[in-house]
Amino acid sequence: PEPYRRTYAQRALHHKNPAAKLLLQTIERKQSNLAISVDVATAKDFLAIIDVVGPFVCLVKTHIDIIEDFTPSLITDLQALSAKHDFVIFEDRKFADIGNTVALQYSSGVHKIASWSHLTNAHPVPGPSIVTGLSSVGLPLGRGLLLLAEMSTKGSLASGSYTESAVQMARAHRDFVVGFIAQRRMDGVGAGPNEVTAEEDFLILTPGVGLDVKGDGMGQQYRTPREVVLESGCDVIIVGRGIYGKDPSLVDAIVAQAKRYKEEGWAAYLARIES
Ligand code: 6AU
Repeated sequence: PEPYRRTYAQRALHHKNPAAKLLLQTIERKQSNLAISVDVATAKDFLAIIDVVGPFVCLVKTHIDIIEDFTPSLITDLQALSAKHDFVIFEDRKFADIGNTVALQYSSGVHKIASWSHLTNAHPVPGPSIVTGLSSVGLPLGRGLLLLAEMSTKGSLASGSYTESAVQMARAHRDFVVGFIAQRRMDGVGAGPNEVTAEEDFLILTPGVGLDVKGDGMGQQYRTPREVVLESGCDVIIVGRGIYGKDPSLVDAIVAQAKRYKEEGWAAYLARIES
């Protein structure tokens, strides 16, 4: 079957990048295409949320620069939780500078992202040199990159020919660029008439997922797991506030939401491969 209807396990066999393979295998093993986005400001809340939702997610997405009391031991703790609960780590850094600068931002500084994050992402706006810069650091470590081909926000400029160029940029670097942050499947987007794209099978990780509200009053737009996975062909639903809400101490409520999104995401996937 075409990639859209293949199982995650079948697709894992065709991916050579270690981070992409690990993500697909983890999704299959845990029967979860749910990623949690943990956008909280203290190490305590960060670790507490990850520990309770860990069993239900394939991936934990971080914004490590939000943490006020960051120390390198937080990374050790995150890695211990990743081993305990079997999830992939994605630092949502959204690199956007020249190759030399992003290589330094990725490898160095306080956070040393490349040393612990299986996946990271970048805006294609600087052109292909952003991919070569990040790849010089990440590829030898077995890391993978997602390009932001589209955004979930109202009025996003990442559309049309910009999105097409992002896909073309990815096609030229398949060893390191494993997929996109996007709102729909990208197979064949921007391809020339003589390009064979049937087997490209990019991973699509999709934020802007919520079951109870349509937006957040600050430009974010939410769609349901069914719209995202079944109707738009995306592979991973990224959910933040829809799961942890406003109070990280409400553990039971957080667990209930994580289970709910996991079930919705998986049901949408099963409906897709059976369609
Ligand atoms: O579910 P939320 O709205 O609480 O959180 C969504 C998360 C945030 C955003 O920084 C991120 O997803 N995000 C991204 C990513 C993942 O790159 C792109 C985008 O277009 N929209 C978006 O919300 O951590």
